[in-house]
Amino acid sequence: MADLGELASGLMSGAIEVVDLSAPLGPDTPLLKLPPELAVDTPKIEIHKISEYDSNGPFWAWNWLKLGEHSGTHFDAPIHWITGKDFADGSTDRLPVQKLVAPVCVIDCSAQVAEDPDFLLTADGVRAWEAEFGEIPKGAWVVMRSDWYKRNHSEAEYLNADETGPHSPGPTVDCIELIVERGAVGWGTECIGTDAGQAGGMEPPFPAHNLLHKNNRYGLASLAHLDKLPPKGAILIVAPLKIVNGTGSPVRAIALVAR
Ligand code: 23J
Ligand code: MN
Repeated sequence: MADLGELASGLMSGAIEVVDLSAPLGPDTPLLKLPPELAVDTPKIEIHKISEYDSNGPFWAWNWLKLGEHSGTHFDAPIHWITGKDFADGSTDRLPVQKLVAPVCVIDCSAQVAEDPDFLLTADGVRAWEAEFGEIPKGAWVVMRSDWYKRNHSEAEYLNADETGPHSPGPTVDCIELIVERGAVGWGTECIGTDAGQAGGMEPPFPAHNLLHKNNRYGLASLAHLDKLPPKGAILIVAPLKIVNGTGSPVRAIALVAR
């Protein structure tokens, strides 16, 4: 039987730090742009005041939101992709929450990404991490540190698009195949989506989405501050809203890190 006393005292003393891995969520949050001939985009985020201690509500302030599921730091559920549409537990309201608190493996690609915004992490890159830190444990999250979150204040910098489309890092097909084989619960990145900017041209298109969700695994996008995590040993906690038949949800992603 697990004893949570050490966890509790570590949290109270600060020996276990709670690190915020989320980006601000508001009207200026960068949002994915898809080719208009292919798709409709997620709408701009709106925050509307209901009252602010005024004649609309004398003692209270509250807002209502217009917010796409896949906005800001967010979770991709298996039914988000056609390959995962038939999983009975694949929507945000039916996820097994036991899976949502798990160790996180952080693969630092920041040096490569600084040289090449289209950098792709390969299966060999994951194996090189494993040679140093051990095999990815079954049930763990695998996240790609790129320091791309530092561009989050500007949609143009974050999407980094030119006439050839968006340019941001991500995984290759064989990278995702390997982490699925290892039994990872999911894959996360600091970019607008779990796939690279140029992933629409890969085979299959958007391999992270295609292969993760085909295998009932999860995605995390627009994570921030992965530079505050050790390569292994931290615990990642993500709690998607229990949206009925939801395909994803903004999350407050947080990590427990031993100091
Ligand atoms: C819809 C279509 C393509 C992509 C995405 C959504 C995402 O990245 C997402 O937020 O899941 S690539
Ligand atoms: Mn998404």
